[in-house]
Amino acid sequence: MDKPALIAELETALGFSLNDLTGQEALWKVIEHLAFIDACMAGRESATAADLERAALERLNMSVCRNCYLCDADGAVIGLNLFGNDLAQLPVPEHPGWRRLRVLNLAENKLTELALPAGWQALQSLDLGDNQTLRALRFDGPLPALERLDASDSGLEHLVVPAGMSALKHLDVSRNKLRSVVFEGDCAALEWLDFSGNGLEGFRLSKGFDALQYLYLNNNALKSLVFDAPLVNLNTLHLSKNQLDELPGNLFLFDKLESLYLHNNPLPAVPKGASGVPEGEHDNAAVAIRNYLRSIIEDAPMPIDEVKLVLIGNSTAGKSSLIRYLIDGVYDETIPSTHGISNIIWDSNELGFKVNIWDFGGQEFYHATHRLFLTENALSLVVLNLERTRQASRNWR
Ligand SMILES: Nc1nc2c(ncn2[C@@H]2O[C@H](COP(=O)(O)OP(=O)(O)OP(=O)(O)O)[C@@H](O)[C@H]2O)c(=O)[nH]1
Ligand SMILES: [Mg+2]
Repeated sequence: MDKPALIAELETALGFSLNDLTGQEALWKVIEHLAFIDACMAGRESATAADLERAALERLNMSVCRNCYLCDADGAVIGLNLFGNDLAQLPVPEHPGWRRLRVLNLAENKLTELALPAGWQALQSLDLGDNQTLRALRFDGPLPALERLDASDSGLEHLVVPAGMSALKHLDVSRNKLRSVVFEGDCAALEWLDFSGNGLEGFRLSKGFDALQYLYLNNNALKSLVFDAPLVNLNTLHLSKNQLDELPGNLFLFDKLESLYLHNNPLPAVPKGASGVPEGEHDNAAVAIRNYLRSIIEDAPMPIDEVKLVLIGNSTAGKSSLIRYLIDGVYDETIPSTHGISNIIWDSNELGFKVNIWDFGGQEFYHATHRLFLTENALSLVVLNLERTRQASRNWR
């Protein structure tokens, strides 16, 4: 078989020759050499040409098959491994010979930027890992057959995934320099998404990622995290080493979540009794956090039927008289000075809720105790007699 035009042009541009894996004998050599004894080997007698092709493509991706290519029965190049060549760019990217390519390995090179032509409609697997010089990866259009993209350990700062990547199952852009990621459409087949080890400050996933099972966002700078729709198939969510001070509110709807890692985030402590949330470095918080969030949500619609009202102010300012007037609508001159604290429950039909009143004795020696009762979820009323002293208003600030 003649050498395909693409390979001839590549060899010229690269300055070295590529090995042809095509042909039954060569295929078996590769497969056996790599001790490929899985399903395909087990059914060796009945393995079809398509099985062989698939198996060989898988093997072709391995670094030992460096500088090899594979053709299909029609002589079209379907696999190419250019692993570890220090290439700064991919030669002849617009050549029509790429159109049938299914597997391309460009890992461990020195690519600086790569534009993926929209014509690479057959591409299923692309390996760009360990191109630390790679600053830009551009899709000229969707690659509808692409199942696996590995660009880990490279230097990408931005990533735009176009709409129409309907076969994408596995996307690994871990340990890059990502500051932004945009999905222009859904990725209904995506199961594995790894953006760990980047510089992302926010991450938002829109609807249409229902197949996602593994999501790695650890070791970023995330301050915000939003899922527009619950990830109902998510098994693992890794968020450790970020700047999150809250979790997505719909996390409790992630029914299949088994592993959730949160350590090294400025998250407020979850109340102990509610959770038993583990605090160890590698502890899994999935069950505890989901139960805790669920308990908050389930509590939320409860109507508020009691309000706490705290009255403070100097002695004889009129606190107790004010309460009496509020409750009974009368001014009672005979009210004695309060000593300590007087607790009154005002159960008013008019208000429709109870008011739990804490009326403090205003003598100076009680003042230090007041602050203990000034909790966030209470209404505090400072009562002043402005006639008596201007200073009084300053003291109660
Ligand atoms: N003129 C006038 N006197 C008031 C008013 N409110 C209360 N008083 C009088 O001021 C005095 C003190 O009133 P209280 O209501 O006991 O004051 P308090 O702030 O509860 O005082 P302590 O309990 O000692 O902290 C009483 O003699 C009241 O009758 C008011 O609006 N106007
Ligand atoms: Mg009083």
